Amino acid sequence: LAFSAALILLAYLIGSVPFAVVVSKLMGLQDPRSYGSKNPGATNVLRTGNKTAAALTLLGDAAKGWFAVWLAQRLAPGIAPGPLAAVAVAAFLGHLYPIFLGFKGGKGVATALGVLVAIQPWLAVATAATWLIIAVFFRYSSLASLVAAFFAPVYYVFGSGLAWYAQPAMGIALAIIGVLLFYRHRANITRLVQGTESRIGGGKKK
Ligand code: NKO
Repeated sequence: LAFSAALILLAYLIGSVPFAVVVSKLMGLQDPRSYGSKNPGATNVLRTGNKTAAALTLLGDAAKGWFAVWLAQRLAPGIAPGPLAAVAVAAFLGHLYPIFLGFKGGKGVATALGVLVAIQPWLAVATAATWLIIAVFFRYSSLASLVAAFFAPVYYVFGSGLAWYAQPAMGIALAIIGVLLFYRHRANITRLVQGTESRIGGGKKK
């Protein structure tokens, strides 16, 4: 039990590393918490126009989610579903409430994707494809994230041949992550409803 708690804490610390802020600093860009949506995430870093910085942010934030879950499985082979699900949620919470940024973090989309990669690669592919389709059609990153977050637990349940309840921990973890992701996007939801959300590809809403 103490070991599981240590792995959960480790996952939280790994999830806390804010790649949007780190990458921006390393590349001499403004702190993403000072412009646009003020969100330390890949979408907001893209608002600088620097696609490389945005891609590195996405990669780093996803990699840490993957790494936290992978490391727990590596350090505790045969880890039970419950503790592993807790590790997944902890990495996600690290990104949302990072100890390194005074607990003011991001929205968790990229980190959730990394967690999905570690859990079930096909689930990550299906969820990322969902994000991409919505993003291409509507050009709202936030809307794409919300739709993807809704469908990830659905895919998980159906992808397990509806037998997910035999091992419900990870399904519940994905639902918790999805709900938190919506909660963190509440300002985006307001802007989407009002028609004032900014679109991907810069520029103003037409
Ligand atoms: O600045 O408030 P903003 O407009 O930036 O940003 C809103 C945006 C914040 O998220 C990001 C990360 C962008 C990542 C893009 C690729 C994501 C692909 C897959 C999504 C998987 C989702 C989650 C599953 C949850 C269970 O939203």
